[in-house]
Amino acid sequence: MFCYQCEEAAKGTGCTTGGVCGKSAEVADLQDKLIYALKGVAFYNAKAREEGFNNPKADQLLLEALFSTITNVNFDSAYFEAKIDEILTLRDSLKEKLSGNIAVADVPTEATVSRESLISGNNFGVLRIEDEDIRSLKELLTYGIKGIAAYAHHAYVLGFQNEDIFKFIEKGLIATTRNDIGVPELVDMALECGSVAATTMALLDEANTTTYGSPEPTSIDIGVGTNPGILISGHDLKDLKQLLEQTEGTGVDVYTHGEMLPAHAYPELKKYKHLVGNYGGSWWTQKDEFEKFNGPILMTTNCLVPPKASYKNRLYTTSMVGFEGVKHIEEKADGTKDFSAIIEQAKQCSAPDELENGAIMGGFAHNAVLSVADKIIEAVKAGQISRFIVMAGCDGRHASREYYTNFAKSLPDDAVILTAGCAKYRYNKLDLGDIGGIPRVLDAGQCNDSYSLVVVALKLAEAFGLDDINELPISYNIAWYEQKAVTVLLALLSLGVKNIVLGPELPAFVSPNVLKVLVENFNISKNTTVEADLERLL
Ligand code: SF4
Ligand code: SF3
Repeated sequence: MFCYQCEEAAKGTGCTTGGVCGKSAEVADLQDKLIYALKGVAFYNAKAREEGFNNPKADQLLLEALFSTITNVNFDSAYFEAKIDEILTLRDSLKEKLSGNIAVADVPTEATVSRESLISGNNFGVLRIEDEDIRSLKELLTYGIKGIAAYAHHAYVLGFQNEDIFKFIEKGLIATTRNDIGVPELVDMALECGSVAATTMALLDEANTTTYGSPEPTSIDIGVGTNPGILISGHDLKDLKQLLEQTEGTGVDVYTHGEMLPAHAYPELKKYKHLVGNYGGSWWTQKDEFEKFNGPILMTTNCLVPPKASYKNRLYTTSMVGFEGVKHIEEKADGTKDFSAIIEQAKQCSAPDELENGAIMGGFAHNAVLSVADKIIEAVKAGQISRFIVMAGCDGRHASREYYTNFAKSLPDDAVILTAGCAKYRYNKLDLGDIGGIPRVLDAGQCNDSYSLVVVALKLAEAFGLDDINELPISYNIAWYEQKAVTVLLALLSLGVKNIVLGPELPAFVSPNVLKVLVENFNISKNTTVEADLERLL
């Protein structure tokens, strides 16, 4: 195996004998094969689309398959074997309908690979691309597309889709099959990926706010009650909604974990009295916290880590998430899910052990922030707010991420943090106070809600009469871990955001030459020490 798609890649270069994330070499190889074969579906579906008969099943399969290969989503080799089979069957049926219309020379080898050679072969991974820079850009593009697929999937299950997104997923995947593509064209594709990423996040924002209302500032309890509970993690709000409906009146409470925290701010979710609070921290603290939760846990998306035996029998997965030996809840034909097995198990469990108590604030998405825009602009003009620092992105397990806690603590009292994603758990329980009623940590929501931060920045630029958002008093100190953060980063670059500080490590897949391009065009840099970064960012 060779995998270097996340921030925790072994030795900062890549995992080769097993993932730091717990992914086995077998699953890593199957994921490579899946992505390889998927490019064949992208190729034929794009052709079919040109001729007006693309297969909507292919659209859905592309989203699901890409999503399943994101870090900490699926660890189950049986899932990938079945998915690869589905991909090849679909590819062949698309191909059959098109036969005779495509010149053989135009068909990439990814679209012609036979079932036998895919199963028995072993050269389908990223290292088969010899040129380091081409490999780097093709992987950057692929990871950006994986994140787009995840966000598009969340919108898709709520009935929101946009054909331009599907078209770009196909176009991008096809670009990675081309041997004649050079660095400049791939850089352009990466930026186009960023702009489609922004469109996708906007679509998901529309899907979430249309379905569940606009997030409103909300105090979220972090203690526990006395009823048994179900803990739900991941990003899928539709799963949470169904779980809340099915648990109502059963005496079982629902708690959120990790990236499900922002759900508490949506009117159509917070109205359930038995959605009682958030339990624990970000994804990597789950082993200890799931053990102490005592009740069942439902993982709806990333980030799952290989479970301990102590709670494995209380763990459930759904959608693209999977782990061998863990119970999986399938979606029914009508799009609903039956969570009764989880609810029945919860009733037999004791209430969660208390980890902490108190409350944290959430719900500062664009609507809420812009409703007090006048107050914010006044505070900036009066010098009460000197700067906004976007500290969005992911959390991770390495001790070096203490940097983000220390950075937040060391900011001057007149600086406001804008956040989204699970990176916030490094500082969202600190008492950083407020500025004239505006909290010093404004949490827009999940990683995809970084879109909200962009909307806020664009509106502020308009209000201050600035043509360039880089002239705003906003700095970016972003933490990344998995591929959705790559998607968000590309979206920011496509919007022209410069001077982003990225950490705690730069991506292993970014080659020195590609880094040079990023530095020359966007002045991206790695974080250093709290003191030095405070100085340059303020
Ligand atoms: Fe390693 Fe990250 Fe790949 Fe897991 S996802 S195998 S930790 S690089
Ligand atoms: Fe977190 Fe996995 Fe990235 Fe959604 S949940 S931000 S790491």
